[in-house]
Amino acid sequence: MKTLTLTNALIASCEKGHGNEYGLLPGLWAIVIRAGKIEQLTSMEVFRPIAGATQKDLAGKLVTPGLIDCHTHLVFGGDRVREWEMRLQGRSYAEIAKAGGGILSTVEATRKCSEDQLFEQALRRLRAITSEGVTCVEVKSGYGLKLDDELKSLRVIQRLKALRVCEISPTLLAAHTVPVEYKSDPDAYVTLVCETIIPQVAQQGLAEAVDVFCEPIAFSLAQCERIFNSARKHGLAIKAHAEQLSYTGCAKRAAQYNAWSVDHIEYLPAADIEALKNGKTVAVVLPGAFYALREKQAPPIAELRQAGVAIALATDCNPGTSPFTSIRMMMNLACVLFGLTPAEALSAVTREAAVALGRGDRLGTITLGKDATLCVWDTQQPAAIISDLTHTPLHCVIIQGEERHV
Ligand code: DI6
Ligand code: FE
Repeated sequence: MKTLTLTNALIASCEKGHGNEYGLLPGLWAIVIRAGKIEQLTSMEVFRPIAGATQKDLAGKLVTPGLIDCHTHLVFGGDRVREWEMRLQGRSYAEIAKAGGGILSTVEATRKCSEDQLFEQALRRLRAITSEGVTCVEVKSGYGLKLDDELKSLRVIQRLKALRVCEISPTLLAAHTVPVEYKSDPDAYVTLVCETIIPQVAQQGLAEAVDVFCEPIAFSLAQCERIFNSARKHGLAIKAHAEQLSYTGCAKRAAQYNAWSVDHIEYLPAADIEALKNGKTVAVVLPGAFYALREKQAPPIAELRQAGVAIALATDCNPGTSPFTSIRMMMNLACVLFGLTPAEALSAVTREAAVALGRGDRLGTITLGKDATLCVWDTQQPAAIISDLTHTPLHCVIIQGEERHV
């Protein structure tokens, strides 16, 4: 395996407790990459070229860990443009959902699409996401809501993964909402999810995690717990859309199950933050949905920060509440609307997002022994990645030691 050396790199390692923001290392560095891993970090003052290695001079460019989008719903058919117009006229998301619009209208459109059609559309969205330096993306099913259609969406995700444009973490979100066929008996649908869909998906190796939407317009806490138990039994990680539109207690319960993450959490009360301090569950904030729904209650960032809970952030790319593919826009919104510092926003899409996908040991920071999955930026200021949305100052992306042009 050949060795690649990046020289004259300005490194924002995003390591925690580095004593300065962004984990910026003083001076310029050489990054020696072998077998896709970071083998050496050497100050340019003492660096000597390695015989036989390919050398790439970065001339002082900024290097960060590859960005990670840890919450997306890329696989869907149709659009929700009409619903957006209705919301602008004052109808609420929950009202539209109760009237059969919302998630259910996308389920109808998704069921009608062939696997190839879904793949084409999802790939377009994936390319938009990766164009900003995202090197790992979580992708959920959740618009099929029956065995065959959930499997179809998960196969689309496997096809995206096989392209190796970036790393993909597939999630089963069969518990996104109650499908029309089960409107009169939601518990029977939960039984189908627990006893048929989760076992099949686990057996076919189509997902790493199981997600739920815990909300009066979707599933109750008791129903979500049944799903957590089934996920656990079948060896899949747990995550939850929790406390987005109202308080249900799901974030606390999911943390007790050592969930990878609890996402949205606008309505997470101070008393429940204690449960997140187990250190295993990441709080994922999704400012795109907050912005698009014109929500008023922001997630409790100051309290989470004070409690030392890891905060990640993601696009939540979906047709209804966050029709966006820009991780940089999300970082910007999180700073402006939620009060994250730019350094917190960057670690939220690197170090903490890696933990939220069970990849904290391998991705998310520039650390010896971790994957050499990196972004090289045409700037010396990390905040420039976030502050200016007019163009992406990305020079190139390196995934496990292999350069990808953008
Ligand atoms: N919460 C969300 O923000 C998305 N899913 C969820 O559970 C919305 C999905 C949609 O409206 O299609
Ligand atoms: Fe979501």
